[in-house]
Amino acid sequence: KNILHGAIEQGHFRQFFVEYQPQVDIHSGKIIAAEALLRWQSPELGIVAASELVPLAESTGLIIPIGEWVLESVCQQNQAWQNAGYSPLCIAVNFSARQFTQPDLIKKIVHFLTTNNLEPHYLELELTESLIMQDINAAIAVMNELLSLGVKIAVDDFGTGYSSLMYLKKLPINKLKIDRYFIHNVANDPQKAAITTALIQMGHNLNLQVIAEGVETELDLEFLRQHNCDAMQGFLFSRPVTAAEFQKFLSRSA
Ligand code: G
Ligand code: G
Ligand code: MN
Ligand code: NA
Repeated sequence: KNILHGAIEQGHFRQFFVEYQPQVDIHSGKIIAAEALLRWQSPELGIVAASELVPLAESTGLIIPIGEWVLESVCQQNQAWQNAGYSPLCIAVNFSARQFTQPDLIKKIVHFLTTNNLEPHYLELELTESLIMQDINAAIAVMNELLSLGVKIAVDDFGTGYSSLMYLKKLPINKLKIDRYFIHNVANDPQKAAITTALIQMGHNLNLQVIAEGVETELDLEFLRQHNCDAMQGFLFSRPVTAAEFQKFLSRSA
């Protein structure tokens, strides 16, 4: 915990970096977006997985400065790619509860967008169901503000939380990310297939974009394609990679 404090005080975030994982249109096979994933290269601990780092940062409150650093880095990187002439794409940033409930969140997001001259629809926030359900009315109010700015919102890990379908239709969101639990082996598991098919259909009925997470096999991809899922993300296409590696995926627009 003290190591994490130290990493921020001395290092000015130099021990942190962001990896990017492509999101691919399931029919065209083109990269349409990316998810940003935080990484910590600690001199003492080595590379610390986000699954360990984020809970630690949450409990110490350090998720606020670290999360701001992620947002700023992603906005800067996205604008740098646009300036270099690559086809513009939306980049999604994960948010945890403590970040999402900070009072000046909207102000900070507007600040990072304007200082980097980035149009709002190139930024997406990934919120989990459980984050939203902690205080659904407060969450909806913030989500509405974000959508009115033009920022996109995705529900992450969908299907594993506790949100009832009654609430889903009330949520101001653009996208459902079906949790990778349902996607793993979906082509050969009748129960997962039934649930996944229903989630895709339901998302489309609510005018949401539907993306499958954790796609690892051609068989599962083919199932998703046949059932008209919109996009896919997973090791089959690419693991999360550094910005330099991700840039190799990008194509020049002109
Ligand atoms: O990338 P990895 O599989 O290690 O991610 C583990 C968890 O950490 C995921 O649930 C992911 O959403 C979360 N995570 C990754 N990067 C960030 C971040 O920048 N902020 C927050 N709040 N969570 C993140
Ligand atoms: O909770 P969240 O969806 O934000 O977690 C994102 C993390 O999921 C990524 O950091 C990455 O490590 C992991 N991930 C991405 N694609 C795959 C995949 O195809 N299989 C598995 N097992 N994990 C994946
Ligand atoms: Mn995510
Ligand atoms: Na997820």
